[in-house]
Amino acid sequence: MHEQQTATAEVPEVKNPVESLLRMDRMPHIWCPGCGIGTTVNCFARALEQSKVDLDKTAIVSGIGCTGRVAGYLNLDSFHTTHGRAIPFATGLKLANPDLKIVVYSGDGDLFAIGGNHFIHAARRNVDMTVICVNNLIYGMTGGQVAPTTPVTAKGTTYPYGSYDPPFNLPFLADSSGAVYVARWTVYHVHHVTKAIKEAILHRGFSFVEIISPCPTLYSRRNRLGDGLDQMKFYQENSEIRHGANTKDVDIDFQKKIIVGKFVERERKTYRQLMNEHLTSVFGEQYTKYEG
Ligand SMILES: Cc1ncc(C[n+]2csc(CCOP(=O)(O)OP(=O)(O)O)c2C)c(N)n1
Ligand code: SF4
Ligand SMILES: [Mg+2]
Repeated sequence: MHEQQTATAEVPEVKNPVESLLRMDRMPHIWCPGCGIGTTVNCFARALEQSKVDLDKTAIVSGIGCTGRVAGYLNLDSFHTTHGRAIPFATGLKLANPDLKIVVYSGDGDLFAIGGNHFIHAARRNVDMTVICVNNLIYGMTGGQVAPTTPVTAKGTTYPYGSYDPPFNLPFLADSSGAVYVARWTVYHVHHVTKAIKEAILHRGFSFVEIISPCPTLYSRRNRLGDGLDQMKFYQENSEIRHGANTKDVDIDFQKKIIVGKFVERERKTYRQLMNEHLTSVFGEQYTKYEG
């Protein structure tokens, strides 16, 4: 008689394909169920692998916030800095060691409220770095205060009857400040996000990728938009891909169409190139070009 077959067959261990890029000893992460930040990390890890950059020469810098926690979960040289100061910190890293690939990874509040001044000047100078902004349209970590990205009429703890502050259009701000690569996607568009991050990392100069992402705990709940999955459905049904769109036209209104795509891709001399060229023109052979 055959022994009765039981369900004891060994299940092969399935490893997360990006596990080597994560600090697994720090798991579980702090993000809420349905939050989009983890999805962006997955895309980022895949983009890093695909870009074939030297991971020993790659540094990640985050500010403070739920998104600011990303740096701490990546198995790379990563820096969790103070609120709003990720870009100046990253600029210092780049100046001290121009060989490094620098990625700033932070939230909309961190990068565009307290850190807004640093963003526009790094873009203006074309400092060679990639800035990834997880834009959940709110200050997540501190309890759902209105951010410079919150759409008019959306509610936050600081505007319980809806915001009337006109928000920044981030791609337009980046474009008009001088960024050489500007793209926007949502966390629904995982392949596009991965591709955009890869392109941004490989494009020399100041590149910017905005990723619209749900904060179900604070933004969606207070605005009665359902859970993280409902927000993903919203992105699926209401995003319009428009590569090359004029960034002036890509404002985000409350629960209206979201224009996504690659908006800007151009060349400009970087901060270091400009410095070397200018000082060579002033001092001639007396000047030794700064190569790090
Ligand atoms: C100097 C300073 N001011 C204020 C704070 C409080 N604070 C921490 S995170 C944050 C907002 C973060 O918002 P965002 O960057 O959008 O990140 P999210 O949590 O939404 O990912 C604020 C105001 C702080 N940590 N330091
Ligand atoms: S509070 Fe919002 S942004 Fe922060 S982890 Fe939770 S869902 Fe994500
Ligand atoms: Mg935010």
